[in-house]
Amino acid sequence: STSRLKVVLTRRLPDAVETRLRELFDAELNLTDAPMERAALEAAVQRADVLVPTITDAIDADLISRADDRLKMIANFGAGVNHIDVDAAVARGIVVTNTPGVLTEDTADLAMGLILAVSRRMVEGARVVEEGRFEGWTPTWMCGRKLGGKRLGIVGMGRIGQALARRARAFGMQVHYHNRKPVPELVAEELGATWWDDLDQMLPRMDVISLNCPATRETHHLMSAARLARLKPEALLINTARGELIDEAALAAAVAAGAIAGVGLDVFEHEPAVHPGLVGRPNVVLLPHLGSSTLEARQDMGERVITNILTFANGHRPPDRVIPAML
Ligand code: 8YV
Repeated sequence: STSRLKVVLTRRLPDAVETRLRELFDAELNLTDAPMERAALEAAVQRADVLVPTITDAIDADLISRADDRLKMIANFGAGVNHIDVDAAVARGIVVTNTPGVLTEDTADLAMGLILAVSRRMVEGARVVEEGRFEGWTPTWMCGRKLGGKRLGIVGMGRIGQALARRARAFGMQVHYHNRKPVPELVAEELGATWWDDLDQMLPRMDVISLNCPATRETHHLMSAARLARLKPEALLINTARGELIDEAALAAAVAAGAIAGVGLDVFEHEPAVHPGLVGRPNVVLLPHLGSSTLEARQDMGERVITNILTFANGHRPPDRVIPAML
């Protein structure tokens, strides 16, 4: 029976999700909102059949080597699994799952929101009003840049990249993308999207770059100093994926040098720390990892976690199994 399955949560999850987990399993909730300390995490993998971590837990090879043999599943609450050593888990016969699909549209909304906020100077403008500095409109004041007709280069054309492409198209942008493989022809046609095999070729030709790929060994510092230097000085850079994709110190240097017109970030290399060079800049919009933060998405993410655990517990392959070859 699944009801004896010990499911350990590392973070507090939405109430309805916790209630359901308790109904179904021997669920051990984490009652604080603070991330789990390393020692607590080490103890958790000793007693759990299923661990439910989030991005703030480093499920590395060392932690996995300390797990008791009863640990059979890591059911991540979140789509990205860069904090989990999937190879090490799979080598020990531990199944890893994530929660894709249910946060696609919300994350794409936030990416589009950042594109709008940066290009139209919305946060900078809001500050002017709030700080009582609005002394009247003038024809030449606070002009941003038009989105219609501009080229958006999406790096990583998975679910979220495609959802962003649809939005950008509705705003009149021309969609380009870099991906290991082109998307199926029908999708490319629907999105009117142009594939670039070579990121270095695409970068200097784009007005806006949005990062929508996972963080892996290959994509670490994908936006290096050299790649940032390939952007047009009028270009905007948006990141709602993972902070590790950008060399944040190099980005701060580019902003200071005026080598990039605008930046919108929802994720950071050393989250929750932010490079001080990016703070207090009018053309840099910083958000606190809000990509999936709608009540609906967080609820649905919890439901994916539950479906994955139940399917696995019933002896079937969970729908959102992550295998190393995917990364
Ligand atoms: C979450 C995310 O905030 O799903 C992801 O990969 O980054 C966000 O949805 C977080 O990961 C929850 O664990």
